[in-house]
Amino acid sequence: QKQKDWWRGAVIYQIYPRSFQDANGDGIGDLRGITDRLDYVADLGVDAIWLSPFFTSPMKDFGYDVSNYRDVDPIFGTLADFDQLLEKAHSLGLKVMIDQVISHTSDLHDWFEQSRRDKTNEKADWYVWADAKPDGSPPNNWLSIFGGSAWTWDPRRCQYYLHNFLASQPDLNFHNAEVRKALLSEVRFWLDRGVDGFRLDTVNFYVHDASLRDNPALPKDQINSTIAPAVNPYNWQNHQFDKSQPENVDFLADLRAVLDEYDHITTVGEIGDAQRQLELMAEYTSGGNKLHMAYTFDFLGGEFKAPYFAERIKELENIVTDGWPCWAFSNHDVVRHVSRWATNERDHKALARLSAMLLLSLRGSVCLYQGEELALPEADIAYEDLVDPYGIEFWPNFKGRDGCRTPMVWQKNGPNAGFSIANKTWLPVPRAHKDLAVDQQGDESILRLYQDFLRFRRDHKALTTGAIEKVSATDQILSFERTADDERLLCLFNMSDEAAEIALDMNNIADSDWPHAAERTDAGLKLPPLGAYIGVIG
Ligand code: TEU
Ligand code: CA
Repeated sequence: QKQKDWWRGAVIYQIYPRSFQDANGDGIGDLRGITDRLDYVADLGVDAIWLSPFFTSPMKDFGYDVSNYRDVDPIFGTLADFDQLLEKAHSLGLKVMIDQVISHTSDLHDWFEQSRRDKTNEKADWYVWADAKPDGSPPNNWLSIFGGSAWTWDPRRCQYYLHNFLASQPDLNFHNAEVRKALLSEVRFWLDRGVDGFRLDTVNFYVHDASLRDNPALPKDQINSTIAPAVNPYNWQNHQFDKSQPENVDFLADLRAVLDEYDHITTVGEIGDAQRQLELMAEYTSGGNKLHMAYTFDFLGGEFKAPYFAERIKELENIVTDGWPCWAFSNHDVVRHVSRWATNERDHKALARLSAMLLLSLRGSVCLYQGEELALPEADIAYEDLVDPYGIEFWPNFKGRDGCRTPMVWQKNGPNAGFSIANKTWLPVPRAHKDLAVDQQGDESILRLYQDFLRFRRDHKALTTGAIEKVSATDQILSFERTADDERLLCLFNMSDEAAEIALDMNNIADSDWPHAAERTDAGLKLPPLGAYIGVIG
């Protein structure tokens, strides 16, 4: 049972292959590099790794545009390199999850090259094709997240095709049963190779409205910029028809049936829907016959404020009653959280410490993003160095995602901080990161804190798989209890830059063995700025 449910409460370390470790000196990280660094990941004390895409790709979206699902891009190595990575990970007790980007392919995928040829070929209906309106304009008002219409004209076929992202990422047509079947067999390829699970890219984008109805405009007061930045017109629509359609769950159930033919497989779906993300999480992860877990953008954006966190957690607990969340504060798509949540007064290191403890105390599984365990801030990328097409499109109002994708820093004084011996790396190694390199992280470091807190978490069932109760907040302090069997932990987080006091009967609360700087007062407990406290109730 334990092995089967290993993913419940698991901590998953996300590796962005281009930026972890370059083994062959071309300035781009690769699979052999990752294998060389797996001991570090195992020492951190996580349960699994999630590898961002390493499949054959023209790299227009840095691998999230796959042209062959069954092979490794030569930049990253070979299938044999992947097998070695898997073997080493397993020998270290790490599970391996890989990204599956099946909502769309690259325009260089054979399927699309065939589909675009004419309206009658065998794969003519594998993508979403539609005629122009009489005036020649696109079939409807759907928008691409990366800018402009979601439709691009194909002169040869004389029709438009749909893409939620780049024009070079055509959207597969999930209304076609052959497409669904083909995708399941691509997934099976990796199951047969021995992976332990999948991170499913854009899992709510699979199915679109077959009658291609226009999306309604969003009332101004409902605009929520967690999925797309405020400057992006994508953000101003209610995405009622271009994604998140009810038939999506049918495919998820078919997928689950395949996964259940194998042992102990898990999935975490990425849900991007500013209007209905929690309803979708509930729908997709309930019943034990679809996804295992999912994440939303609640804490990948939002405010680092106790009331905001309390509201989001309570909302989730009310809506996702049967289902399993997976939390992350950072990933390869968003500004690194220590920078995103920093205010001028805020002590960077204290913020990194508090946010690590908070993230690892939430109910659910957790994704850590490479470098957050070093408290890396977002890198400043000059316009000349930009490579992310999303950033290039919306510069300077939105600077894109390169700032969180710069190379890992291993040694302060190594070439490119130990990442690569190349003269030039694909993104620069930020000078400001070098002081935070792994070899600079000593006893009082954030890296040590992650290691220690991960151990503490593993030792307390209440934190890994327990319930979350009594979620509340003052202006400054977020408070909740985590409970399992007869263990009851009180978790308090002062998310403000001032010391804060909370009224509490501390008589039946003992300090846990997690060190803290809180002070018992007559009325309750006083926490220093950005301080946390974990106590044992009863
Ligand atoms: O992201 C989907 C998604 O919603 C993001 O585009 C998000 O809105 C944005 O990055 C926030 O800044 C997934 C992948 O994680 C992303 O890297 C890919 O570019 C995208 O899908 C397309 O495959
Ligand atoms: Ca390389």
